[in-house]
Amino acid sequence: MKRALTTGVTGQDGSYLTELLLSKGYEVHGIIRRASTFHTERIDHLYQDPHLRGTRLFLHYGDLSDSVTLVKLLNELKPDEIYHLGAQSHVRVSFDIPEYTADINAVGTIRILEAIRQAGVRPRFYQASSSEMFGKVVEIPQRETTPFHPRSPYGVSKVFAFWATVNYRESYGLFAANGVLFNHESPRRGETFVTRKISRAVAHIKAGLQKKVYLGNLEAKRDWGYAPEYTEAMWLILQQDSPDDYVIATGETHSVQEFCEEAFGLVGLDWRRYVELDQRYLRPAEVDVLMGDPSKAKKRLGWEPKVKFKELVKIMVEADVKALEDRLAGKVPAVEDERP
Ligand code: NAP
Ligand code: F7E
Repeated sequence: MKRALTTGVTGQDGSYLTELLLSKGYEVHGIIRRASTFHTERIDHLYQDPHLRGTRLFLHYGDLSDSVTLVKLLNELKPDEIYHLGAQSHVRVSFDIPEYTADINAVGTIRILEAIRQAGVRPRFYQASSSEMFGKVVEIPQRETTPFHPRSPYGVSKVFAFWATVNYRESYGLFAANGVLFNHESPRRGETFVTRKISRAVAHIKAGLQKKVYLGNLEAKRDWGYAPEYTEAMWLILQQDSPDDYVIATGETHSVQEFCEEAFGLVGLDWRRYVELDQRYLRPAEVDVLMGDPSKAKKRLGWEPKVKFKELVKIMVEADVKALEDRLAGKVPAVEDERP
């Protein structure tokens, strides 16, 4: 049985990846941060499953700022594969907390890579790199050879982590690979990212519980894909004969305004009546347009995106409408008090 260690297991991608790895028969170990409230909602369905918890799914307290614990965990667990997904992942917030963002995303990656060396283990290592590294893009579409020009402390931190991964591969022969993933969304997407903010607002406005949604730059364009498919690409990247870096994207780009049009349109509403601009959501420097070229991933990994823009919006809006209906009908089951 293969053993995987995942940072960021409580996040959007961590939860889908954990499902995938468990379905493939892996033993999965996830690192979680201690918080004063529960924040394991995305993996509770797995953790509370008696067939998985304590048998094939294990959670360990740790933090990307704490190298001692990382070394200890690697020594104890000796994983075959590490999926390094943990990060301060919000671009707008990275302008407010740049030092923390750099410490967790950039130095945190070095901490894990050094922990691998100090523990004397040879796991395959996946780094969650980002299309934000392309930033002020020099070509459209962006591919593996496109130069980076990050536009935020988040983007800068991810460029550091990208090159750290390449450097440990070249210096120490580690199987270390970057997935350069473009935006990927789902009903489990954090509520302050723009797609989920819109899909939740649509559900609440339709139900008469919210009047407006306040957004920033409606002109920004993104290449939005479906998160479960992207976590499958992560796994494929670590199953290759040799480590390499891959762009994972849909090859399409759409604006935030188009997302609004489509999402409100699905419930028969005109977005222009409900969307207001709020300067607070603008960024000091913006990434205007992202569009990836996933042809290397298709050729080498056999990976192709299936869910495209309209279907993605539909999945997200329908999920938020249903979740709200269930909550209002009192159908949401009480959460068992069994989280770690
Ligand atoms: P997410 O939902 O924000 O999840 C981030 C995860 O990192 C959470 O589990 C979080 O734990 C954990 N984390 C944050 N700070 C930490 C710390 N100091 N120590 C340990 N863990 C920490 O992000 P996501 O969308 O799943 O993205 C996964 C990774 O892919 C991230 O590295 C992100 O930067 C990168 N990425 C995402 C996208 C995208 O479109 N989603 C695209 C490209 C790259 P808590 O639950 O405790 O907060
Ligand atoms: O913004 C605009 C905003 O925060 C998308 C992270 O997963 O993907 C994500 O980063 C666009 C930007 O995602 C609002 O200005 C307008 O142009 O959903 P977002 P992001 O910044 O692209 C990359 C690939 C990652 O790696 C990151 O970890 O939407 N926008 N109005 C808004 N954005 C937000 N959040 N909120 C608004 O009200």
